[in-house]
Amino acid sequence: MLKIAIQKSGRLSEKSLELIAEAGVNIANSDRKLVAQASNFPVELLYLRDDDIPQCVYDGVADVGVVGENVLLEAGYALDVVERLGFGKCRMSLAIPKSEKYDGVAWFGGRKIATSYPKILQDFLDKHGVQAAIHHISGSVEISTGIGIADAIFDIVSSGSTLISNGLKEVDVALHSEAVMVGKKATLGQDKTAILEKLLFRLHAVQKGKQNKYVMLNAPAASVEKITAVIPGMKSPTVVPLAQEGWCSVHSVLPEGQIWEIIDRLHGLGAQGILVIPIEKMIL
Ligand code: PRT
Ligand code: ZN
Repeated sequence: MLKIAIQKSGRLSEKSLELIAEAGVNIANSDRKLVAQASNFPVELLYLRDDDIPQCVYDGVADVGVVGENVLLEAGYALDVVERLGFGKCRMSLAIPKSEKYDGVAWFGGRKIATSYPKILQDFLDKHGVQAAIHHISGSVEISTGIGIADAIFDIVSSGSTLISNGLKEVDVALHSEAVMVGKKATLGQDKTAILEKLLFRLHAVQKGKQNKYVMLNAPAASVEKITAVIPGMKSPTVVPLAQEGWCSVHSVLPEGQIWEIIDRLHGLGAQGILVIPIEKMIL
């Protein structure tokens, strides 16, 4: 049984559950008590506060956990990043009142910075050789300068609108963060490693599916060679003759990011009836 810790309720919860579901794992009772077992896979979910996840994994209460890199780094436990998950993206930034003139990170020398992430901030300041006073508060960091308890703040930023509405401007980014799956690979043991690998295999198949599209089109037989050169496919494209003489149907798999550019070229080569279809899972 592989125990996976995820955030009970918050910004990472839905996406974490989605991930588990995408791997075909059915969680029987999804009312998010502390623990829930999967009905069709040797997995147990632990619903925790995100701040508790690194320690729980480190102590072996959970085998792996899904958490923001910001929380992982702040907690400071030596854990392996098993998988980068691509959601919960944000940055950890320094911000100062917008009326201040900023001339580089030396601005912070001798100033007071409010944050809930003192460790990450201290590492950043050390890296830049800046000495500043860190004022550790657990929430509402963005109001610190307004109420006069600090000269600057260090906090999570996503759209930046919280900073703007508090009269602040972002002046330096210390970290780009996303949700990661963490664990202690060396001590996981054979059985749990095998379950984790199976889970990751499934996640990769879903991820690959999202990154690609299945494309079908009709092409004049005379252009098939040129068209297949434009759409290489997983091994090579499938080419099937149509009932109508002189025409073929060509099927292939194309990277999502290049679809429009390739469609323009296909058009130019006489392709018609182009269908772009989502792929649910892709195993190479
Ligand atoms: O209850 P629990 O302790 O589990 O949750 P939490 O309240 O500590 O965390 P939660 O759910 O708010 O966030 C979980 C994780 O989501 C964080 O650790 C980050 O890794 C990630 N994440 C992504 C964010 C944001 N985006 C984000 N925008 N976490 C917080 N914010 C905050 C930010 O601090 C700001 O105050 O959202 C506010 C709005 O941001 P703007 O820039 O879009 O205005
Ligand atoms: Zn938290």
